[in-house]
Amino acid sequence: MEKTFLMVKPDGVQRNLIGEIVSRFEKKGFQLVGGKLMSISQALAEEHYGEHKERPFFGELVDFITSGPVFAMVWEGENVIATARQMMGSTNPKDAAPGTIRGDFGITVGKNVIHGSDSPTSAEREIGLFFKEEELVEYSKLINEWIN
Ligand code: FUP
Repeated sequence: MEKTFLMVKPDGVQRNLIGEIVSRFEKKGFQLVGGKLMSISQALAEEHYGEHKERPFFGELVDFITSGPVFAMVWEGENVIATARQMMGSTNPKDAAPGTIRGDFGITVGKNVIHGSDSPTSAEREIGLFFKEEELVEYSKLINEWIN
Protein backbone atom coordinates (compact mmCIF):
# COMPACT_ATOMS: atom_id res chain seq x y z
CA MET A 1 0.00 0.00 0.00
CA GLU A 2 1.26 3.50 -0.87
CA LYS A 3 2.72 5.61 1.93
CA THR A 4 3.51 9.31 2.19
CA PHE A 5 5.32 11.59 4.60
CA LEU A 6 3.31 14.52 5.96
CA MET A 7 4.42 17.06 8.55
CA VAL A 8 2.59 19.79 10.44
CA LYS A 9 5.14 22.63 10.33
CA PRO A 10 6.03 24.80 13.38
CA ASP A 11 3.33 27.37 12.54
CA GLY A 12 0.66 24.65 12.43
CA VAL A 13 1.82 23.15 15.74
CA GLN A 14 1.89 26.55 17.46
CA ARG A 15 -1.58 27.34 16.14
CA ASN A 16 -2.96 24.06 17.54
CA LEU A 17 -3.80 22.66 14.12
CA ILE A 18 -2.41 19.13 14.64
CA GLY A 19 -5.81 17.70 15.54
CA GLU A 20 -7.60 19.44 12.68
CA ILE A 21 -5.04 18.23 10.15
CA VAL A 22 -4.90 14.65 11.45
CA SER A 23 -8.70 14.62 11.46
CA ARG A 24 -8.93 15.57 7.78
CA PHE A 25 -6.77 12.65 6.68
CA GLU A 26 -8.54 10.25 9.06
CA LYS A 27 -11.96 11.28 7.79
CA LYS A 28 -10.81 10.93 4.19
CA GLY A 29 -10.10 7.27 4.97
CA PHE A 30 -6.32 7.16 5.10
CA GLN A 31 -4.53 5.35 7.93
CA LEU A 32 -1.93 6.88 10.20
CA VAL A 33 0.97 4.41 10.43
CA GLY A 34 3.50 6.62 12.24
CA GLY A 35 3.56 9.94 14.06
CA LYS A 36 5.74 11.96 16.42
CA LEU A 37 6.12 15.44 17.81
CA MET A 38 9.78 16.35 17.38
CA SER A 39 12.31 19.12 16.86
CA ILE A 40 14.22 19.12 13.60
CA SER A 41 17.99 19.57 13.80
CA GLN A 42 19.83 21.91 11.46
CA ALA A 43 21.37 18.88 9.70
CA LEU A 44 18.04 17.12 9.19
CA ALA A 45 16.46 20.35 7.89
CA GLU A 46 19.26 20.85 5.38
CA GLU A 47 19.00 17.25 4.23
CA HIS A 48 15.20 17.29 4.01
CA TYR A 49 15.18 20.50 1.93
CA GLY A 50 18.37 19.58 0.02
CA GLU A 51 16.72 20.15 -3.38
CA HIS A 52 16.29 23.86 -2.47
CA LYS A 53 19.91 24.38 -1.37
CA GLU A 54 20.66 26.93 -4.11
CA ARG A 55 17.36 28.83 -3.79
CA PRO A 56 17.40 32.30 -2.18
CA PHE A 57 14.86 31.27 0.46
CA PHE A 58 16.85 28.20 1.65
CA GLY A 59 18.21 29.89 4.80
CA GLU A 60 14.78 31.13 5.86
CA LEU A 61 13.26 27.75 5.11
CA VAL A 62 15.76 25.96 7.37
CA ASP A 63 15.42 28.60 10.11
CA PHE A 64 11.64 28.27 10.03
CA ILE A 65 11.43 24.48 10.07
CA THR A 66 13.87 24.32 13.01
CA SER A 67 12.12 27.16 14.90
CA GLY A 68 9.79 24.94 16.92
CA PRO A 69 8.35 21.45 17.17
CA VAL A 70 6.82 19.77 14.13
CA PHE A 71 4.43 16.83 13.97
CA ALA A 72 5.89 14.25 11.57
CA MET A 73 3.59 11.56 10.19
CA VAL A 74 3.42 8.65 7.80
CA TRP A 75 0.04 7.98 6.19
CA GLU A 76 -1.00 5.01 4.12
CA GLY A 77 -3.69 4.42 1.50
CA GLU A 78 -4.51 4.18 -2.17
CA ASN A 79 -3.02 7.16 -4.06
CA VAL A 80 -2.24 8.83 -0.73
CA ILE A 81 0.72 10.81 -2.13
CA ALA A 82 -1.24 12.69 -4.80
CA THR A 83 -4.47 12.91 -2.80
CA ALA A 84 -2.71 14.36 0.24
CA ARG A 85 -1.10 17.00 -2.04
CA GLN A 86 -4.58 17.92 -3.30
CA MET A 87 -5.88 18.12 0.26
CA MET A 88 -2.92 20.38 1.20
CA GLY A 89 -3.47 22.84 -1.68
CA SER A 90 -0.94 24.93 -3.60
CA THR A 91 2.45 25.71 -2.04
CA ASN A 92 1.57 29.41 -1.81
CA PRO A 93 -1.53 29.72 0.38
CA LYS A 94 -2.67 32.72 -1.68
CA ASP A 95 -3.21 30.31 -4.60
CA ALA A 96 -4.57 27.45 -2.50
CA ALA A 97 -8.27 26.76 -2.93
CA PRO A 98 -10.65 27.14 0.01
CA GLY A 99 -11.30 23.71 1.46
CA THR A 100 -7.63 22.76 1.25
CA ILE A 101 -5.42 22.90 4.35
CA ARG A 102 -3.25 25.75 3.08
CA GLY A 103 -6.31 27.48 1.58
CA ASP A 104 -8.13 27.37 4.90
CA PHE A 105 -5.28 28.02 7.34
CA GLY A 106 -2.34 29.71 5.59
CA ILE A 107 -1.56 33.18 4.32
CA THR A 108 2.13 33.33 3.36
CA VAL A 109 4.33 30.94 1.36
CA GLY A 110 6.97 30.72 4.10
CA LYS A 111 4.51 29.62 6.76
CA ASN A 112 2.27 27.26 4.86
CA VAL A 113 1.26 24.93 7.72
CA ILE A 114 2.02 21.51 6.21
CA HIS A 115 4.58 19.59 4.20
CA GLY A 116 3.78 16.56 2.07
CA SER A 117 5.90 14.38 -0.20
CA ASP A 118 5.41 15.19 -3.87
CA SER A 119 6.29 11.82 -5.47
CA PRO A 120 6.90 8.15 -4.60
CA THR A 121 10.66 8.82 -4.68
CA SER A 122 10.46 11.74 -2.25
CA ALA A 123 7.99 9.86 -0.02
CA GLU A 124 10.43 6.98 0.36
CA ARG A 125 13.35 9.34 0.97
CA GLU A 126 11.48 11.50 3.51
CA ILE A 127 9.96 8.56 5.42
CA GLY A 128 13.48 7.15 5.72
CA LEU A 129 14.86 10.48 6.94
CA PHE A 130 12.29 10.90 9.71
CA PHE A 131 11.27 7.37 10.78
CA LYS A 132 12.91 4.08 11.65
CA GLU A 133 11.11 1.04 10.29
CA GLU A 134 10.11 -0.07 13.81
CA GLU A 135 8.33 3.25 14.39
CA LEU A 136 5.75 2.40 11.72
CA VAL A 137 2.83 0.11 12.49
CA GLU A 138 1.10 -2.47 10.34
CA TYR A 139 -2.65 -2.88 10.69
CA SER A 140 -3.95 -6.41 10.54
CA LYS A 141 -5.90 -7.41 7.48
CA LEU A 142 -8.97 -7.96 9.68
CA ILE A 143 -8.98 -4.40 11.00
CA ASN A 144 -8.54 -3.07 7.48
CA GLU A 145 -11.63 -4.99 6.39
CA TRP A 146 -13.69 -3.52 9.24
CA ILE A 147 -12.67 0.03 8.38
CA ASN A 148 -12.78 -0.04 4.63
P1 FUP B 1 5.81 22.06 -1.43
O1 FUP B 1 6.26 20.77 -2.05
O2 FUP B 1 4.40 22.46 -1.80
O3 FUP B 1 6.05 22.14 0.05
O4 FUP B 1 6.71 23.21 -2.08
P2 FUP B 1 8.26 23.30 -2.42
O5 FUP B 1 8.96 21.98 -2.22
O6 FUP B 1 8.35 23.94 -3.77
O7 FUP B 1 8.79 24.34 -1.35
C1 FUP B 1 9.17 23.91 -0.07
C2 FUP B 1 8.93 25.03 0.88
O8 FUP B 1 9.72 26.15 0.54
C3 FUP B 1 7.51 25.54 0.88
F1 FUP B 1 6.72 24.85 1.70
C4 FUP B 1 7.65 26.98 1.31
C5 FUP B 1 9.06 27.34 0.90
N1 FUP B 1 9.10 28.28 -0.25
C6 FUP B 1 9.37 29.59 0.01
O9 FUP B 1 9.54 29.98 1.16
N2 FUP B 1 9.42 30.46 -1.05
C7 FUP B 1 9.22 30.05 -2.33
O10 FUP B 1 9.28 30.88 -3.25
C8 FUP B 1 8.93 28.69 -2.57
C9 FUP B 1 8.88 27.82 -1.50
